[in-house]
Amino acid sequence: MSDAAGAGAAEAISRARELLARALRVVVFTGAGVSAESGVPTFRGAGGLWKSFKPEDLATPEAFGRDPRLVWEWYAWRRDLVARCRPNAAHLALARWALSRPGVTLVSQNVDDLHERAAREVAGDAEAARRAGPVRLHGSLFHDQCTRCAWRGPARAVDASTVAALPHCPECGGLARPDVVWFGEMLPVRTVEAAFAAAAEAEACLVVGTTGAVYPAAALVHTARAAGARVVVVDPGPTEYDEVADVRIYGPAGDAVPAILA
Ligand code: BV8
Ligand code: ZN
Repeated sequence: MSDAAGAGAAEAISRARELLARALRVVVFTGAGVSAESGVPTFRGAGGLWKSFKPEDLATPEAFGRDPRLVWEWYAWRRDLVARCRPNAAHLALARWALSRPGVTLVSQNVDDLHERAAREVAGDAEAARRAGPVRLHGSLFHDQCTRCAWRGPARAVDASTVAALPHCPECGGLARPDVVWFGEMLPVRTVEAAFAAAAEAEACLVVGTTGAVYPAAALVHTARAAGARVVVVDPGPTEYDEVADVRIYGPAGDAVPAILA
């Protein structure tokens, strides 16, 4: 494993480039860190708190059952914040790369829409944008689901300041909730199958901006590695993957990812 903190950074970047160029099938796995430079707070970083609540306290069915208004206020605040952010150089480089060559599967844990927006910016057409968009393991901030029936659909408007009228299902009138996977909830089965199938076939795995602490998503990298994939990890801080990385690049995604994929 080559450690790149400054000195060996250039060497690690070129090793990562070679490794990814040689791989026929690559799975890219992103977490909150890939959106940090766009201004979206990470979960465990300094800006990850909201009104002194920890995400783990709010992103649960129990918290929603106890106080749906508080949880909706948090999601409305996050939606407003993400809507004001822009995809950064890492999102754009990943979208360009996924469009420029076959065999890339982008899997994200994030619920922001910055990978999709980058794909739309780069692709120019909806079909290509869909191809370059992410497999979403934890759902989307901009999608709602009904707490009573099977309805799912684009997010209903929620005014973050008032949150007076909580959003309701257009089908049955039941209370709507964000279409994200909360702690203690199962991930969407078909999505997990698609992501882990790609990992089981991968010859390389590029991990960007995730502590690798949240399961079952975090197992994706170990699945790829068990299948023989070489692992590249980009993160300025320590991660659970540091011991298994073939190439480890300490640096922000906005710098390292474009350099690796150029
Ligand atoms: C389930 C959607 C069971 C919501 C999210 C004890 C041990 C092991 C597991 C568990 C346990 N207790 C409970 C569990 C299970 C739990 C879990 O894993 N908990 C963890 C905390 C221990 N998992 C679950 O509950 C999952 N469900 O297990 O169900 C089950 C089984 C069968 C049947 C029924 C039920 C569901 C987990 C999904 C939770 N939802 N998000 C929302 O967003 O509102 S997870 C959420 O947190 C994110 O989506 C993301 O996945 C995760 C945060 O992780 P990261 O993305 O890694 O973000 P983090 O802040 O941690 O790290 C940021 C990284 O970026 C850092 O490394 C930092 O250095 C780096 N960075 C910063 N700046 C930059 C950067 N990198 C690059 N460039 C930069 N500029
Ligand atoms: Zn309904």
